[in-house]
Amino acid sequence: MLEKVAGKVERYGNVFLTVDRNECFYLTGFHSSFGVVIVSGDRQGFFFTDKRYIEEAKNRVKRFSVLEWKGFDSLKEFLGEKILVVDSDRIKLSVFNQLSERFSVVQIKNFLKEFRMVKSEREIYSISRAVATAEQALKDVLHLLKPGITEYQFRKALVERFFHYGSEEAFETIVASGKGSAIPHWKTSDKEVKEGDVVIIDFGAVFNGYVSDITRTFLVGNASSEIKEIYDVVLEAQLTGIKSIKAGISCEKVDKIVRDFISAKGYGEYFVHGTGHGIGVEVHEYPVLNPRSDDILTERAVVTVEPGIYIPEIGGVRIEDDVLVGKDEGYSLITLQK
Ligand SMILES: [Mn+2]
Repeated sequence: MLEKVAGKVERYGNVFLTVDRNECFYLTGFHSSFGVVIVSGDRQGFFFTDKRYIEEAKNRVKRFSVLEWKGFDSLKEFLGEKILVVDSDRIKLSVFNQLSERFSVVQIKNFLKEFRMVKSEREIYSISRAVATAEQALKDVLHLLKPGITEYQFRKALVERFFHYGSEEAFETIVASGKGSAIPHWKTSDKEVKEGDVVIIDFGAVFNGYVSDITRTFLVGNASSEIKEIYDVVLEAQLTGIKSIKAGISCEKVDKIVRDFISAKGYGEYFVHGTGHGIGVEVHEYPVLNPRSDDILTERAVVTVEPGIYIPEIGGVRIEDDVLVGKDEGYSLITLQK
């Protein structure tokens, strides 16, 4: 990885510098709340951190020289007249100002994008374990999803199982019941689940710093025929979307296939978000599957396929799998029933 990134650094300057937590973790495999990572065009890597992390970092970080951070003036002494490359989307203005007072700085948007999109064996393994953990946790608690339990209580039970398996929430779990299910980013509340409710559960776990992102929609008791109808449309749209996944297809096209399917069934105006997004170190990363995306699916990207239909005051349905992109097809990593 260091070699690949270094090859790109050479094209724009002398060193790539990032202070973004997720990208520091992506490059070094080490989590910290403070770090500065440098990758030089001549294939050297440096990880600066402070006293809280330095000993552990020295033990755990292999490909990077670990050094104590002593401020921007010492960085200038260390790097001299080097030309810095930074990611304009991932640097604070205050840090950028400190750097540009001392160095020539080249700004490149999404500098690590093409590397982060293509997952290594180890990354695919970690995501698969994050999927397996989340799936098992849901199976453990699904019997609790019945009239009387509140959304929060269900979330708490699920998260306790994440902890049981040595994991944690990859993001705030959404438990959206009844009319709340019609709001795509419903905030889990103390509302009780009622007989006849539709319940959307959007959840993910973490393994080795990598996440899963799964959604299932459940009908508690006898849901209305309209909800059953939209469930079938979303499910078919999702399966059609997964079927279209392969290396080389544009993300805009995958989104269009799913969107056209839902529109043909008369629910187009109720599908109010994109079809999916990449996952990895972060819950939302590249590529992005929506009508405005310029991204092309690459082999070994892992993306969500998550159409939804949300009818105000009635309810919503969303079904989301994490899909590994293969040369000629996509492989869903999710085994939970739909
Ligand atoms: Mn998602």
